[in-house]
Amino acid sequence: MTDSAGIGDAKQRQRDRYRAQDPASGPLTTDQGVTVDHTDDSLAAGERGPTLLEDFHFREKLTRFDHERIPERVVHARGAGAYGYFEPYESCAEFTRAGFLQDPSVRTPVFVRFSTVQGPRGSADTVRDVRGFATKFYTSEGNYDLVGNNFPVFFIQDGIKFPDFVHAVKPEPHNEIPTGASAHDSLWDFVSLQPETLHAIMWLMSARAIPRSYRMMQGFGVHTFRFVAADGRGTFVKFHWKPKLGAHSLVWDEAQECQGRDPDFNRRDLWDAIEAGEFPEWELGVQLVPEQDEFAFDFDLLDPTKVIPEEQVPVRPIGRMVLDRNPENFFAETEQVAFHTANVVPGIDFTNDPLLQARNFSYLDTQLIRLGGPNFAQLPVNRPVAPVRTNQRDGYHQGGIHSGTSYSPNSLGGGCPALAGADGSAFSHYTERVDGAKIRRRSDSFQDHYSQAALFWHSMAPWERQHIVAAFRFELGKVTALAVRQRTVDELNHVDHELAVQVARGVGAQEPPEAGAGAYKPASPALSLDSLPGDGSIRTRQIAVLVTDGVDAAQVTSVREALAAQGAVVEALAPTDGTVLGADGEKYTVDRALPTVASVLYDAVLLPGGPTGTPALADDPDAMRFVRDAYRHGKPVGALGSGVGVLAAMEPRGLRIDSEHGRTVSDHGVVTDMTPGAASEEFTRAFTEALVAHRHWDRPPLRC
Ligand code: HDE
Repeated sequence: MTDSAGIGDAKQRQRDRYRAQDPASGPLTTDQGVTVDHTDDSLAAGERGPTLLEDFHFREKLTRFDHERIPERVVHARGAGAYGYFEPYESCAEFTRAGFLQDPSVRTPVFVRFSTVQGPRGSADTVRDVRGFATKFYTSEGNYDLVGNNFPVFFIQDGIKFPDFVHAVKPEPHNEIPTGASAHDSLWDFVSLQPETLHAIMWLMSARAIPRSYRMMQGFGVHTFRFVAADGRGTFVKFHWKPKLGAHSLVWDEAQECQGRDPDFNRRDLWDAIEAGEFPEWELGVQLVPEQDEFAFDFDLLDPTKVIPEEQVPVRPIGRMVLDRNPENFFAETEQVAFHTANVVPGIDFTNDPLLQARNFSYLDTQLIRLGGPNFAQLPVNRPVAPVRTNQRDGYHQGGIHSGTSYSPNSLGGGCPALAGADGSAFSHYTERVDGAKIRRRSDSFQDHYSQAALFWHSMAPWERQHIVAAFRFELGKVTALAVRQRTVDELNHVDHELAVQVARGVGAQEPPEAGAGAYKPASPALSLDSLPGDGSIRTRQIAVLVTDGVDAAQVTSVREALAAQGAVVEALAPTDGTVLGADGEKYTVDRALPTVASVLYDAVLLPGGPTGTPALADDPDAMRFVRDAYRHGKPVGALGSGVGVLAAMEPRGLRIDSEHGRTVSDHGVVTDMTPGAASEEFTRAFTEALVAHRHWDRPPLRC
């Protein structure tokens, strides 16, 4: 295995070379290296006099500050990134000559940036939106960028519509409202008039659009790409990232509260997990379609609004990616990273998907303005680890000192850099025969906009359907133009009549009298989040234990140790910070004060008992809200000893909870055990099972 000493760390070694001067290595200086002994007062003519122009330190300091900002990305402005590595499971030589997919002993360094799309850099993480999932592979043959999303389909089919779509979804131009949200007139106006958006809109209204964590979300290349083998043979390929921890989502009420409680919720989660050594991991899978099967589907492979159902073409796992290092400087790395769909390596090529073709223009173009010139590939995060020898020269921010000639062919420079030889190492475009008349017209094979939206709907679990209906009601309920609400409902009627009726009822639109023209398709179970439960572990799940004076500390310790041993993160929360006094008279350390956190920041809550202990929490409004919210959001709730009484006081109607000592009762993810003292193995097992399941829907409501 080529490990940290090998190519896997080639990027790290390269980064080390570009690290700025260690601030501890000497005194403060100007940009010119002149040492500075005073940076708090400007040079002035007299103690109360005007500042002098000759104060070059003052002028440099202010000027540099004034120029700190660069334009944010026009879309995907808010993001978080991390470094890591990719390793293939076995050689993929049968399909592609891409060097990084040949040898399981070779680790390729990567940088991944996750993002939301609509909101600006300072917007909240848990908004309803698509998430970007962009990966830069620093391969020995040059950089390969897989610039994907967490949905497998896009809103439009042709890149020429991208500015229209983005203008519609972005905040409205007159008042720049709403931030980080799609619930406004112009987006739904566009959607209702452009049926090709419907399939991606179904994803946007689903739980996929509010992921629990970047570490718990799938990624997709979206387009059909092309693998090219050494003999020139092409194979169509769709890329899939599957998270080891499974795919999990928030619920809408929770996501909205999170926006205030912790706008950095997803970003912090990624950072903290990596710092804790809990390295997020995804499996890379491919769906492969031989060239001769190009027309074997009832949709066009080039249409980016379509999935290839996994039941039709299974996803073949080919490798894994692990993110194991946080960036050292957000601006230098996460903000300046420049992805480009046209960054491909030999063995990976494009198809004629019109969305992909447009992207191949747009990304380079956008970097030129965003990063201020053509030399952005020299920035440390963008630098390939493969050698770079070009005849490109000059331009803003040129960081290299080139010598010799810069044209080809040349004799004065010894003909260097020479062209790659005939050894087949150079990139060569896939030889595809193309002919046709110049036309501006969408292919007939791109015209079915309803079947796969219906496929998605019919593949959802009941709880996912409820979320989708609620999301449509929320979004359309915010639309002021009633005609737009109605037109959207009428479009949904082509996807599914029942869906359209339910949405219409929520937003005061007319219920369509009969089903629309949409074609019903059999379900694809792989589209449901229920198909991605994860590895069955509870690693990194955040569990809140609510404690107060009189708590049964031995009980807390026993359950805490049992859960922590399985990789969960357990925190003791109390009405105030510091310590609480356990029932045994010992002090028990509190991790956080309840008023500083909220249930939405945790995956589960546990109420331990104590002779005079936890029931006191029943008088604490923060604690009660905490438990109520966790319950309402379907999170595992555990209660031990007298803690069961706190839960019972909320009167969960019809829910089975323990009412006698000596046994554990588990119902809808609520696990109770009245037994005092250390938690039993049975309780820990049942609570762990509830955690593995992540969320528990259809709970009976609480009476109070
Ligand atoms: Fe992008 N997209 N996009 N996009 N996109 C950008 O590039 C664009 C599309 C995606 O973390 C921009 O550097 C066009 C699909 C991600 O830095 C820009 C079209 C998919 C990121 C751009 C699309 C994506 C971007 C903005 C339609 C999923 C963030 C800043 C033809 C497969 C990358 C930038 C990062 C960013 C253009 C459609 C994913 C303007 C024209 C489909 C993950 O170049």
